[in-house]
Amino acid sequence: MKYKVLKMLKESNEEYVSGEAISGLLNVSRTAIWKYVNELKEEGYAIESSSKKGYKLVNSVDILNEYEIGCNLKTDIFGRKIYCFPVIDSTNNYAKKLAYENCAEGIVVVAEKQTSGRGRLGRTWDSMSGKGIWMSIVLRPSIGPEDVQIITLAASVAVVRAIASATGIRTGIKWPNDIVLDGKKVCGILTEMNSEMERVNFIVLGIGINVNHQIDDFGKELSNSAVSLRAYAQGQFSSFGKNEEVPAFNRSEIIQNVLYELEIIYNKIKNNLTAEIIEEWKKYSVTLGKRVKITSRREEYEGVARDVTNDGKLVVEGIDGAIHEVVSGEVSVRGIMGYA
Ligand code: BT5
Repeated sequence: MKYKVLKMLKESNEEYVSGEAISGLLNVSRTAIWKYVNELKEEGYAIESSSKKGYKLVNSVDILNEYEIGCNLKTDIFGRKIYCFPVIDSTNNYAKKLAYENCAEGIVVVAEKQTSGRGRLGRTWDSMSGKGIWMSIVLRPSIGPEDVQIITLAASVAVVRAIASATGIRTGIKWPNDIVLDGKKVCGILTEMNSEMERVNFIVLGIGINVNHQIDDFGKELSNSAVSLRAYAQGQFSSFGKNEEVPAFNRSEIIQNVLYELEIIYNKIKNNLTAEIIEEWKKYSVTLGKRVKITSRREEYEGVARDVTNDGKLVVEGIDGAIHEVVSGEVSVRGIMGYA
């Protein structure tokens, strides 16, 4: 109901709407409307009240909630149910909990802030409040555990497309899961699964995108390897000699685009069109043709990244000429994220 009130205020385009009109249309008391308006103010909406004229939403701010994300969603399944939290430990944890409780495919969990955001291999993911997109989605593909890599690659293609359509910024992909801009990481993807030997029960796809951070928002540790879409845009702007501030990007719109592109690409996987996804991945790759260092639990070697197989493995030609197919492990790409 709170978001029905919000919808009415938004539709009035910064004009006052009387409490009477709202209560008549939504069939609730004026006291209830007052309570919902206060809840919306607590969420951060700037709403002016006048005893004579009613309520007016003054400006739209970048707030993540079910309404903002859901209202322009162009998907059939993804994001049809959204859980939004101001603070959570990790959206992947909550999505996993829902998946264990048999939730439907396509359920999305979003948070303004994560207190224990996770990367791969137990690493932490910096998820400060109000600046980024920290989201997870539950998938139930009928694939075997050995094919899960394709989901990560497909998700990176979807994120590149979504960022481009929402902001005009062209990002690149470092194998397998980093989205980069000018050699710095702007997005990380964490694919976690629950499976049996033969089949996957569910996948939780976690996506973290740095959107509106200023460069000082990243601590010392990340300042040379991380960037946000806004900080990048600001840098581009300044390089043309323009000093105005680049306005914040609308995170809900980016999420809507991510879900839209993900659904399209996920349907391709279902229809066995993974070769098309890999072809597109290669177009965005910042890894292929580059000097790389592979570090896995068993070994470390250097070579040149030559190709990606149709099931998502990285083909590396070692210095000694031997051809390796890399399934997992750390790949450092020369010139990217601090690897010189
Ligand atoms: C990743 O791991 O890149 C996967 C990140 C996934 C985060 C999302 S947010 C929503 C969902 N819920 C979660 O709890 N996680 C997912 P990895 O490739 O292991 O990279 C981790 C490394 O990236 C860290 O060790 C840092 O060096 C660096 N890093 C941490 N926070 C960062 C940030 N905000 N931006 C750029 N780099 C970061």
